Amino acid sequence: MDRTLAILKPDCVQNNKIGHVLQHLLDAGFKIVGMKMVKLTKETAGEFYAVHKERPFYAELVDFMTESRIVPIALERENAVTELRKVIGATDPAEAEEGTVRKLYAESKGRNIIHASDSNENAAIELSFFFSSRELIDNM
Ligand code: IDP
Ligand code: MG
Repeated sequence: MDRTLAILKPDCVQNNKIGHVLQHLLDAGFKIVGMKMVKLTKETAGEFYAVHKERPFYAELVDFMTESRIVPIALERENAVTELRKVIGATDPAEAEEGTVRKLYAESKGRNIIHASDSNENAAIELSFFFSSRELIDNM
């Protein structure tokens, strides 16, 4: 079993889609092994997305991610990273496949409902950004 990080972004929380997206992830075979609601500061959002610092959309991304609370979720299943990327669809909902979370619920390339780690290495880094190892102890 592998783990990955999903984040339900501010648009998901604002538009009351938390329940819909969570059910979609559960139906896709993911087990929720950690979940919380947090509000990022500009500093913490900037740190989380530091890899995109030089990109033209960085400031917009940091502003968006700090608009309201978000829901980081630690997810577990076989091939979790690859499978979650498939389930959420392309970054731009206009290019996402039918039935994916972003196709169903996202409004634009920037406001795209959900984040998912893009490699096992980044999943480990990103999970530790929001969850302590004690919070993710396997107790089931
Ligand atoms: P990903 O979330 O599908 O992995 P990334 O390329 O890693 O996509 O970009 C991180 C986030 O930055 C995206 O999910 C989206 O919210 C935002 N973003 C990416 N490209 C653009 C853009 O061209 N305009 C505005 N926001 C963007
Ligand atoms: Mg990414």
